[in-house]
Amino acid sequence: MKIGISCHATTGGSGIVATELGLALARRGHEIHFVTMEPPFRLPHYEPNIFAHSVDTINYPLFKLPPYSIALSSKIAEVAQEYDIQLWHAHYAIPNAVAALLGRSMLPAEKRFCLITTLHGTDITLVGSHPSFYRATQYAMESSCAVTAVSDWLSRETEREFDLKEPVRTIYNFLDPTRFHTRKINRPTLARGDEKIIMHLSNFRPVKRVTDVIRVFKRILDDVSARLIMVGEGPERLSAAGVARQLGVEDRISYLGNCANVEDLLPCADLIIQPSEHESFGLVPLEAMASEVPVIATNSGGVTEVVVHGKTGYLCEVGDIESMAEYARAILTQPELRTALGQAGRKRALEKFSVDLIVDQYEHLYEEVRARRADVMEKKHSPEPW
Ligand code: GMT
Repeated sequence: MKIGISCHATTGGSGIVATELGLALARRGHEIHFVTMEPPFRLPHYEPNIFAHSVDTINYPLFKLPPYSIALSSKIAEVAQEYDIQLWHAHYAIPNAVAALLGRSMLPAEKRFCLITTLHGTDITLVGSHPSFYRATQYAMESSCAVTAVSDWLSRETEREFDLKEPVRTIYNFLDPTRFHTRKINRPTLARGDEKIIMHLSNFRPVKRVTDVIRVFKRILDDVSARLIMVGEGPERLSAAGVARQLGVEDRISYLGNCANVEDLLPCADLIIQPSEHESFGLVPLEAMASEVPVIATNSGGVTEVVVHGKTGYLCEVGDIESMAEYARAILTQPELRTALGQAGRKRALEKFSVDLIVDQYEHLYEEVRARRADVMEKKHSPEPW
């Protein structure tokens, strides 16, 4: 099958999932065309069956900001027509799904592709529900051949918030279990042998509550010798550093910035703390589980479908620093508890969220949508019912 994929190319989870999906589909023999602002963050330079098309924009003085969404829709139309793409998969509603719809309408009727939209979370909870984007997001979902979301929580929230007639289908995020391993190869470079390693990975946006990580860490240090490794970049990085200074723990923290091979960092951690306001899925908790690392996350959103409280980690209420610190101390001071949680995490990651299992579900959906398109084309419905 020829499949177009548009996604955000930066370090966020939606772009990572879209890239990994494209790579897995290409390995199964599909021809994949990425259309993005720049080559996606985790896309290798060359892979058979993968084509990476970048969107060009111009910075004309009349525009306050370059109109990227228009350029994106134009590029989608160009690529779809040139390569005869019948199926487009947009990850993140704004602008990717909306731009794909605009691109589709630029094509002659017989060349129009079916659009599948995958929702990742903030495209609904923060961006899509904003009055400036609500109608566009709703239109994108209503005009897609199928809409998927990365957790049941997000599927139900979307149906409720946007009053959709068609149900949103859940297809969970996934990872490649051969990529995520348990070897602590980088441990000596991250902390002293007598220090436990606490890790946090994110894009340091306000929703991630990174200053909570610092506050939990401060309490952990009362009982345990430890180092905090912060991975990622983003707007809350300075606030985190400020709180660390106030609490006098800045010397115990390392900021590594963005890192593409997180699979070689995660196994070095004794514990991951992800205290987000909400997570529609929580790719980092899943990647940590696959690396046999216990997770402390919040009892909020779809991450509760990933982390099992008391079995693969602990779920605390948002902002409940004391409980997070208490669970962290238990994990760090009881090696058998840490091992049990870690092993249960990897088992769950492999059984429920492995690449083969989830890519099968996307492939079935593509087949279903393609068959529907063929039927419509044959009967020459006009206008197309999607
Ligand atoms: O978390 C972010 O700010 C990035 C965002 C994205 O779109 O890249 O992440 C969302 O999508 C990920 C992949 O599906 C999910 O694992 C994250 O839970 C979700 N983030 C939130 O819901 C806050």
